Amino acid sequence: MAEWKPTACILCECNCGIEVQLGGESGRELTLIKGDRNHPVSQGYACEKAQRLNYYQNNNARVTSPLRRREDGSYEEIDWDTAISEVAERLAAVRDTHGGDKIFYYGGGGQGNHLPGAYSRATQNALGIKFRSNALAQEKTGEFWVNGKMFGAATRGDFEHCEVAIFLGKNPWQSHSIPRARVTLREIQKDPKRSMVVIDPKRSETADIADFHMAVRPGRDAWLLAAILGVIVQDDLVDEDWLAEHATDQEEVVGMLREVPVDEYAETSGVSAQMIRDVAHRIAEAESVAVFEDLGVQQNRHSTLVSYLNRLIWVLTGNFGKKGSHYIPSPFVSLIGDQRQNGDAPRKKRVSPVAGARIITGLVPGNVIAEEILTDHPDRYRAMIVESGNPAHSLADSQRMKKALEALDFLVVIDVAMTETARLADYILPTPTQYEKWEATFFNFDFPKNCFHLRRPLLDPPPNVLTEPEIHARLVEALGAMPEEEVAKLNDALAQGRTQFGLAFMAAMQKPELEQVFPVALYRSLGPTLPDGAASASVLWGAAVMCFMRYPESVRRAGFNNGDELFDAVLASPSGLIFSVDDDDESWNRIGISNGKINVAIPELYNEINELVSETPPGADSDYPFMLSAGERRSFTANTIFRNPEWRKKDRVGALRISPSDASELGLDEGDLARVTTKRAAVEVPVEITDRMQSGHVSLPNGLGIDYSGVDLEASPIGIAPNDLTASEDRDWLAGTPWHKTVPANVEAV
Ligand SMILES: Nc1nc2c(c(=O)[nH]1)N[C@H]1C(S)=C(S)[C@@H](COP(=O)(O)OP(=O)(O)OC[C@H]3O[C@@H](n4cnc5c(=O)[nH]c(N)nc54)[C@H](O)[C@@H]3O)O[C@H]1N2
Ligand SMILES: Nc1nc2c(c(=O)[nH]1)N[C@H]1C(S)=C(S)[C@@H](COP(=O)(O)OP(=O)(O)OC[C@H]3O[C@@H](n4cnc5c(=O)[nH]c(N)nc54)[C@H](O)[C@@H]3O)O[C@H]1N2
Ligand code: SF4
Ligand SMILES: [Mo]
Repeated sequence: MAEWKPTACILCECNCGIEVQLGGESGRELTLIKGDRNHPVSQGYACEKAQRLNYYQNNNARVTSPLRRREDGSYEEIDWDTAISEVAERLAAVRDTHGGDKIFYYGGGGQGNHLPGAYSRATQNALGIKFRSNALAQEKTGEFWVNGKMFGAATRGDFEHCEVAIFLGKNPWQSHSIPRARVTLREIQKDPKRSMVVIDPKRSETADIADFHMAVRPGRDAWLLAAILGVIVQDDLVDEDWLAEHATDQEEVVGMLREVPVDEYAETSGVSAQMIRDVAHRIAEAESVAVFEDLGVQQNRHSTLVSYLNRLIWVLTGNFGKKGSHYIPSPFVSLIGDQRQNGDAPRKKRVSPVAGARIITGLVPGNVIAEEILTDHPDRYRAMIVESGNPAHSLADSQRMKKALEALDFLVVIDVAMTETARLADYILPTPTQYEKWEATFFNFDFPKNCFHLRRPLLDPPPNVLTEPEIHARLVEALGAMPEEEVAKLNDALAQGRTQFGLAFMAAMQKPELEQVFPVALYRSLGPTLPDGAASASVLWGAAVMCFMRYPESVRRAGFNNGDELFDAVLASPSGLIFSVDDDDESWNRIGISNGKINVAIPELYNEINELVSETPPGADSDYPFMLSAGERRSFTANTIFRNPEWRKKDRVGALRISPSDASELGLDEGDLARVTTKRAAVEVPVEITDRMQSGHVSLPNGLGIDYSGVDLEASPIGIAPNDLTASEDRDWLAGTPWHKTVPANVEAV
């Protein structure tokens, strides 16, 4: 019997624990996969996509040697010493001639691997990099900004316990994002005392089992949420006593909501005023309400405003800081820095150097990156490091983004595969897959018990790839920025034990030359002493110490008396462990606003609220009578993590979904080719006719149009790359997040 080895699925932010058996001729195939019952959060749960992970591990798009681009665009294999020294030299040349702020860093991790981002900080600092971004800045930054203003912290909903669950532009049946999504959804559906509300133009699989499906017209959520809030205020459903105790500065916005013309906004939104009233009353009566907002609104019109209106709904009805409502999690490592520093503390507004776009949680909006490069502005980005991201495919306006990447003086890509982005790189630095190395994600948002999972390698990597920590350590060394003397002192301290090491490390952190590159200094000192070759985990020692400092009581309740104990437990828990245990009201201690209360006022958004009444809602362009959702999560989509299209059991080509009435009007039968035209491009794609879609709304899946042809062959994409159809200027005015879910389009039969 082959051994079951624990690891995790890397296809969405749930990172369900799985167990894998290896087999096949090489012994390197992931032949059997099942949910891991020992994983503290997923508890044996896994969806159908995890079964296909062998297509990630074994495929012929893999890059297995460092590559350097020749003049003619082809690649030659080079050795690592050459690769590291030439990459370091080229980056240093840009820094020395133009300044480190002209080098841009993109990525740092996808759905399964966040250790690269932690180590890359050292390379970024060694080069003086000031501007960076990743996928969060094309979905979540509006939400982060609103959370910063209202809570000074990130918030999440408790769907396991809520009486009313609301999914706003979110289809958890397919996209998950909450633990054991389908089990949790079924539990809500089955319990007559609980209700589910789905706000989605499409009758999604989640909407199928909802009590209320609010089939909003695409892009009109702001009017719908304003109408729900109008009812809450006008029907006196506000929880005044709770607000008086827990919040401040609600008067002005409540006054504005009192004026909302509910029936008129209902009409605009496409949802009946009766359903809006029913839902508003259901929310107000409930013991607890939890809302999950996601791409349907975050990649859409008024996205930052909608994040605010969403929070007003649950704050005005008292749904924070109690079981079944919203909480502030205790991430093992924060992906977005310490939001407490946001809150109401004075801080300087940062903007990007060329477009002047607002930088939120340190991230430049994905939609402005091309414009920051394709210009003769003296502050333009001239070089880029892309690590574990595929911006040539994932960011808006692919053709423009590709031009921008080509216009750079220098591009280096750190990836496992020959991606659309890698194809444009001067150098490609290949890494082990996530099943060939120690890896982890920082998507740790569970509550009241929170889990962290350090995964062990299942397989040895091929001989000529290097882990990201090793790449960053070598780059920092080649740049002459490794503080060798300090590292030697740390090694001396280590010889006397971890306690000595901890003290020496804290002392060394006072020295900027170490502090700037501490992840790789840890890797070079603590790394080699860790058991089973777990050097890549060394940065987690620092993380565990910080985590204990930030949440000492929570970590103690989980059974660990200091950061060292926590770190050792992480190393010794191949299926993950609970590192933080809280009471349901712990969130109140985590609010980052100085008076400890929720700040309800965001005056920056009041104009946008007031102008809704006179604004022409989206969807009125006669040249483009359809609203295209470009990038829908389906049963077999997973961003661009899988390159071999055979991983998709169904819907290999990624059909255009269209309603029966639109199809018959256009003379389209199932499987016929349709031409979809947006202001950027025209493409041809077969249709799937489904009564899930409302008339005027069509959708294409995410992650299609992937070039899967191996390193040396011509490109041969299958399906439509959604961002060939999107435009980078179509974005939120405040957060810069894209409007991918409502791309004006025309559809015709071919
Ligand atoms: N199967 C699968 N699961 C995934 C992923 C994947 O690639 N495949 N990716 C993961 C990632 S990175 C993310 S960020 C999440 C995203 O997860 P979701 O946000 O749930 O994914 P989407 O399907 O893009 O969008 C959700 C819903 O928004 C709806 N929508 C479209 N237009 C509008 C609108 O105008 N208003 C409203 N209210 N809704 C609208 C769509 O019909 C869709 O059902 O999924 C994660 N899970
Ligand atoms: N139009 C439209 N565009 C969208 C979306 C949409 O709905 N519509 N969704 C958006 C969303 S929500 C997201 S999150 C983004 C995702 O877009 P990106 O963040 O750009 O990334 P992924 O497609 O997840 O690609 C991850 C990359 O990591 C590489 N990789 C895998 N394992 C490793 C590893 O161990 N090490 C390294 N170094 N690399 C590795 C993969 O080969 C791949 O190139 O796409 C976005 N783009
Ligand atoms: S829910 Fe997400 S992490 Fe879990 S098995 Fe499915 S795709 Fe993988
Ligand atoms: Mo995402």
